[in-house]
Amino acid sequence: PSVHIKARSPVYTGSDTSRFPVPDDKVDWETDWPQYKPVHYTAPTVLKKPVWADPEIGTFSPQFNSLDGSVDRRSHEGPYRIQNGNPLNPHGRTGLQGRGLLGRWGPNHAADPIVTRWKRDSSGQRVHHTNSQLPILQFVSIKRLDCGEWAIPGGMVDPGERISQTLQREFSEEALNSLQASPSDRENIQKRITELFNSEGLQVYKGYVDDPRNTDNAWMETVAVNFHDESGNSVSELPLQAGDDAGQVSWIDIDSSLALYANHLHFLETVAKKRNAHW
Ligand code: RP5
Ligand code: MG
Ligand code: MG
Repeated sequence: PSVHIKARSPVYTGSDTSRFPVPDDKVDWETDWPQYKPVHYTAPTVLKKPVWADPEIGTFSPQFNSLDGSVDRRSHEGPYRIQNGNPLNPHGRTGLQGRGLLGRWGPNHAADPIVTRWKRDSSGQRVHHTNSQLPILQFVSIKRLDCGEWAIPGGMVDPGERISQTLQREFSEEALNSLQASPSDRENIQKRITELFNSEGLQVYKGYVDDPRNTDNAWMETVAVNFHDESGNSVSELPLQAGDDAGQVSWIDIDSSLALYANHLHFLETVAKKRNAHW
């Protein structure tokens, strides 16, 4: 697996806790490293036992590597190791034990909707990049409230929820602010985007996310799916409005020089290449 970087960021998101520094050549669990002394941190919000979080290990018996009731504890990357009752991050050491901000021990499943359209000029013609000569794709991006980074408007898969539902629900919540809409407006929003989300999406990624919240025992995984508005008259015409964990929302030109949350840029690279767009 690729060496995670954001999962080793020095100070843990939303805390004063510093990770034990892990150099590239010590990331792999197979590399013996007796000096490794990760700090322990689980956020107070998680310890308060909200519905989306597991209890502490020892006080419950999670069925790791399997579908545990309605909680899917299987990894998209295959079976993960359990050490002294704790699941081990399949991409290696992070310098931090416990769950940090994540609710689940082991994989925390998310879904990322990548909604795209072609960039067009005022006469409706597709805009090509001056260097690559390829048409420019735009995607709906949100500015995350937790860290201020631009990201795909993804979110957690609720227990028992189908990924296709999560994709549409999170897009509606974060980019269309459906949570604040009246029931009738919400229904209207759903109606208008259901067609796009019912079209066959292009799955561009499935697996581990190099998320800054990851720890040695809890990590993000996602399924990223691209829904493309080819003609520009479907979701492109909806007014975007940031909601839930998004502070801002905008159509952003896809380009290899963007700085995005986690490894979201990698998902966009696949979208751009598959659609023969500028990268
Ligand atoms: C990332 O965190 C995923 O790729 C997804 O975009 C996001 C889900 O977490 P929340 O947005 O719910 O915090 O790892
Ligand atoms: Mg959300
Ligand atoms: Mg989110």
